[in-house]
Amino acid sequence: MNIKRQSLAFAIASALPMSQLALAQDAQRIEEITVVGVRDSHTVIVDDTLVATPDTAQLLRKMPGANVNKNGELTGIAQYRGMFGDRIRVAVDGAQINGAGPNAMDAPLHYAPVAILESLTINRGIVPVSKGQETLGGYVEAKTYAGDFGAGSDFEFGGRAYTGGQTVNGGTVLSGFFSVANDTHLFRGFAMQEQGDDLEFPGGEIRPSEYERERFDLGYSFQSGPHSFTFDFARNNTKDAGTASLPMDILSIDSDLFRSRYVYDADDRVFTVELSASDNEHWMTNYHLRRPPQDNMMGAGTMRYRRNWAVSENYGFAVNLKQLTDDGSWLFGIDGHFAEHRSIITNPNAAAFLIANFHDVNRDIIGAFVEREVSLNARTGLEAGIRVNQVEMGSLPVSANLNPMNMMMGMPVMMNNMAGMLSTQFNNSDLDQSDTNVDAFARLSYETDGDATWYVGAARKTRSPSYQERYLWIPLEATGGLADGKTYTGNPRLKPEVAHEIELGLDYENARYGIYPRAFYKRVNDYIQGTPSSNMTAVNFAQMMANMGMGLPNPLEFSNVDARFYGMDVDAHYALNDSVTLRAILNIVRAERRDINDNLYRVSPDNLLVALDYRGQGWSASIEGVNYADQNRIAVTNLEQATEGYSLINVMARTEIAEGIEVRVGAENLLDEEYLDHLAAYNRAYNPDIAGRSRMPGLGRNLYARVMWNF
Ligand SMILES: [Cu+2]
Repeated sequence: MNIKRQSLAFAIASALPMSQLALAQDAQRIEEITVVGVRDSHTVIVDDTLVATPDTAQLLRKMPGANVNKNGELTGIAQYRGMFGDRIRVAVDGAQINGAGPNAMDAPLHYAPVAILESLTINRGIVPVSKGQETLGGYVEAKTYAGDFGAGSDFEFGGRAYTGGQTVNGGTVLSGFFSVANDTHLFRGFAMQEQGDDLEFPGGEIRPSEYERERFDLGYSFQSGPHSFTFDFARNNTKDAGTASLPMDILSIDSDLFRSRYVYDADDRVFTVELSASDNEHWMTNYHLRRPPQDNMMGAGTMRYRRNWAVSENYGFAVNLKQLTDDGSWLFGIDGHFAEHRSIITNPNAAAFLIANFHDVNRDIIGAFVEREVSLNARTGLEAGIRVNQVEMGSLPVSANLNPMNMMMGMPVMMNNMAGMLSTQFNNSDLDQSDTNVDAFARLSYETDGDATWYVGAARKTRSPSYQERYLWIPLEATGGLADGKTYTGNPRLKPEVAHEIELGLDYENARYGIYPRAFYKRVNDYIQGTPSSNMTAVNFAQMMANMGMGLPNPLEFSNVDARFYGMDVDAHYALNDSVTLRAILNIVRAERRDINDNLYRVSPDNLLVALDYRGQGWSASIEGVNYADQNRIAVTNLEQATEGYSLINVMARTEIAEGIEVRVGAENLLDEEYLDHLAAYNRAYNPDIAGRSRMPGLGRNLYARVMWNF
């Protein structure tokens, strides 16, 4: 039997209307996977959907179970079923990119701008161990546009020009994709420039929220018989970009990204080798985009100027062999990811001031897995797998100079002494850590007589601590983008998180409608969470900083606690007639501590999206109601503030004005509703329109247009 996977993902029929159109166009590229008895319907693709933002992470708001923690216009952190950040494995064209920013200013989806995005896929529910090394919270995959091979041996020129604009911040994007290809060779190039001013909301502007970014890609693909090969290089240059939810703003992010893949695709086996690397350099400050620190009773504002230089390097590989059998397949793989981070904080007004925030910390993982997909009988399918990861982490000794003027007494001397005590404590602790983590999952599917498929799954997933959670030695807000306003210290001796999860699901669909509910329960032992610091030096240090007007007192320290997550998400559509479809996405998640009575921080409010999609002759349109409930289940530990519910209306339309030229227009928040975005944290920059440390507002009405010309 020859069962071949045509593509990585199967898009369920209830995906967005625009993605349906795109899917119809891309029918050859995206096909349903049918391994006998196993229907892989836990994935949704949004292919090039109609969203005005430059940030791909915003697309997650349109997917079941998913959302985005927004810290800036180019700084969206993926959330899935109440977990976010490093708990979610994000792959960009297969590569894992650990950004340079210790506060995740360049979260992974920063490296897949909307203008070059082809698709964004989430795995619904339990993630197969083959998808990535650490998939405790979920799996998101962004694919960038790569062009198509030609039909014959003659080279043909093709491409896509893409431009757009929006009113909420005067944002524009201009990009071009070009390819020269025949049936064997495909050369491609891409260039993009995008920028925006500060965002408007009904009560004023979010400052700073401007951004500017450039991106250049060059790539080559080869295919011949069973062999295919790709090689891609991308350069990302992010310039000024405000992140008002964080203590600093982006001055630059300069990244070189490389990836390559070889596939040998024979009749009964597929052999894949992937390599990736990235080199990311980042500068941020607290004075160049926002109002700089002001003089106060405690001294000159210039002494509180901070700039931060941070770099990361990533190297990754994956080698997989898929062996097809009569009843399914075996998949064997080994993979590695090696990341190194460095971060140094200085003050431009005091040359000797220095905090070696992260000193050559490394986080290296080597993993191996076996996965099996099998048809147990004509109706029942089983997917199961096991993975072992060996994690090695380490840090060089750290130091700081907080007394740059060499004063003999006073605050700088005391602070410098405390920093010295903290660095000595840190340097004397067990900096080298290794964890052996075992993941496993199993998932049964059962097709009934009718139109239904039932799923039941269970998994054990692990995650070793992030480098911030282990190696943040001095109370700072460098927390991977938590943006709760608290300062934190890490703990090298933290244990890995271990999650046990069960999931129940149903896909029911017929010609008229489809409904795809999932219910889940995830119990996490050793969940890593900030708890009140017990280190008196850290507590005193933070208090002294707070007295100077820098940060809050009472720092947290990353600790192993116990937590649980549960809830459900439902994706559904109903065809009212040939041209009108009603669709809905419902998300409910609860995230709680088990060791004390508290909720977890920054968890998506319950929300319901209801839309009507119309498909006419040569055009289509949608009207969408987005409804968020109050979020009163807040994390007291993180001083979290509740938010009230809100409803927004979005409209959009799309038509082809000439052969290959598509125009899309739309309005987000059509009624200019004033609301607070629970997942956008708090304002941290001086702004006459938004009080400091108060909830960040949602955006005002945004009219946008986009033109795409395929040639
Ligand atoms: Cu940064």
